[in-house]
Amino acid sequence: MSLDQMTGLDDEAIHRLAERVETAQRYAVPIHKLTDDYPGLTIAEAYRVQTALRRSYERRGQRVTGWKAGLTSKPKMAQMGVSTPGVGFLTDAMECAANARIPLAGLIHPRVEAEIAFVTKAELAGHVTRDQVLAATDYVQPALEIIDSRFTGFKFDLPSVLADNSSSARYVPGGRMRRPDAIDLRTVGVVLEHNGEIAQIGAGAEVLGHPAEAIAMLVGVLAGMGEVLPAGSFVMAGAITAAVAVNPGDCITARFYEMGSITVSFTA
Ligand code: 0L1
Ligand code: MG
Repeated sequence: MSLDQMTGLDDEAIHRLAERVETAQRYAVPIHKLTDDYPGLTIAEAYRVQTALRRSYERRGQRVTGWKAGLTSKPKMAQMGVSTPGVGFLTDAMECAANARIPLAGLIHPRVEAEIAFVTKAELAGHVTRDQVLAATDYVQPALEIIDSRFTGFKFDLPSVLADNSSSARYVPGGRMRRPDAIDLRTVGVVLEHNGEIAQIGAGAEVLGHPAEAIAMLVGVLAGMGEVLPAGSFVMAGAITAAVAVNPGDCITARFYEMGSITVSFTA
């Protein structure tokens, strides 16, 4: 056992791991999961790696636009063999427009998820309830997330995936903006089509019973990192269904009940 594993990881070790993840993300080269070398990596240490990664992207000029909750639905947890949700940060460089043709060259093994996103109008901090999240929400809207694990074979455990910014890669806001009190997010249905065929079907209640619960969970995780969710944040609640793998030439459309739809296609 190394000194790190006996005493916890010092800042230098955290930065080394963040560099390892960042290199894999920037050059789309898969790496083995971090716990292969650091079997004692804790959730708290994984979030310190994620924070070091965020600071590095900020130093490179990227702006944090919001956050994402991940692994918040049973279909996603079952698909990945993980039973605890997590969070990741989003930057302006990850944002793509609806109807865009998204190049896959910078990604390793991308998958697409249909999600409900919240745009906040007030700061959220500490322990908050679903109702407090809804009161602090300016509007909700559909989103697609394109995730890309940096780990070989899309195989990881919870600390590794959290350090990899919860597989964040690209995101696509779209559809119709709705006031949070104008729609029951539990019964919003989504049909995810892959090249014109129905690939996944689900409803908002798959996300921790109500998508706003995922935002409350996320705010609690941020509090543990000493952070708050600022007003004006774009926050995705997590995939409603399992994720769908995509290749160049593919087209994805997600149709949301009473919230419109989003289409993107993928190029090499
Ligand atoms: O957004 C997500 O639900 C993904 C979280 C990380 C797990 C994965 O890569 O599937
Ligand atoms: Mg997601």
